[in-house]
Amino acid sequence: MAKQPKSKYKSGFVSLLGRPNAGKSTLLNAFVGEKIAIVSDKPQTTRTTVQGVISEPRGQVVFLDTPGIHRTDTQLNKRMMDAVRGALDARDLLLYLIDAARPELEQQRQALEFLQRTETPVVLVLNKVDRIADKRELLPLIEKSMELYPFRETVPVSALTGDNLDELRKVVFSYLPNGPRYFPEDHLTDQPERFLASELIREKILQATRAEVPHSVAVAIEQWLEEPKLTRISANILVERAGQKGILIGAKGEMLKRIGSEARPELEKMLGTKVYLELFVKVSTGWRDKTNVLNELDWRAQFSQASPVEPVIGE
Ligand SMILES: Nc1nc2c(ncn2[C@@H]2O[C@H](COP(=O)(O)OP(=O)(O)OP(=O)(O)O)[C@@H](O)[C@H]2O)c(=O)[nH]1
Ligand SMILES: [Mg+2]
Repeated sequence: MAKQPKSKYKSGFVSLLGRPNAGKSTLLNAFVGEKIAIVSDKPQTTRTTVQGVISEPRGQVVFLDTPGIHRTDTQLNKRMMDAVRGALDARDLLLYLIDAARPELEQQRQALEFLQRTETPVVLVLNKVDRIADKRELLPLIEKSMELYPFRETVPVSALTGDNLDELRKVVFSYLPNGPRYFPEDHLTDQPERFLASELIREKILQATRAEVPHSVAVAIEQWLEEPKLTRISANILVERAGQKGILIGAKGEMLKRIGSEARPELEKMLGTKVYLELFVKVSTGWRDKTNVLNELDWRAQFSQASPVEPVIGE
């Protein structure tokens, strides 16, 4: 293949934003072609920003998936929204996703207030069009969305089926400046393997539980031993109450077994080794408001020892 002249090479930073459940993480995975962000039908699945990089002959895009924009109550939620705010700065383009099958325009109005300060161009992505039988329904939705925010343009897609994603990539590249290749071509994400492993376990929990349980769960890797033929992983599942512990263990330990047997093949695929997985459930009352627990769960805080630890704010 002929090499692109260097001056035509485009690169830049693009954040994926939107309400919980809009399909941001599904879109990130579809772009990258690998599962790097967990997905579930429960809102607030993503709790931190996830970088996903695509490298093509025409250029490189560094995408950033973000937590869904929602009202905050706990310290965990506040950190999630800080992550969203951080994903607005120094971007070349923002993609704002709306679930076209459940647009909930009133909530969008509140979420879009987040974008009022930004000068960065925002493109509206109407996702889940596979769930819209009559595509003519999209036109009034586009009009109403434009009344809420001056989006530069609109691209209807299905992150799930891949419908119109080539067009969306084209649109993304059209907003990028000429620039360098920031990462090697095989670089897909910034997440350490251990964090991704804990996320994959959390995904299985989210998919298997309901109501308040998904929001009350965190996963912390306790042990990671790489042996010649297998990797031994043990993880603690944190919950907030004894009742939730009971739900996660299940009758005769069935639920925990199910979570483990669903997570293991994905861990094996990611690591390319056999995995021996042990899961424990621990009650950690109020962990979503405990700075030390949140720091332990935050891989970026773990990596940058130099970063200042937030003061514990009493009630
Ligand atoms: N039918 C359909 N479902 C989709 C599509 N994209 C995402 N979904 C589903 O929507 C649900 C939410 O997807 P996520 O990718 O986790 O959504 P998110 O915006 O990252 O959600 P948060 O992380 O909670 O903010 C999952 O059940 C996905 O399978 C799509 O294009 N079509
Ligand atoms: Mg997500």
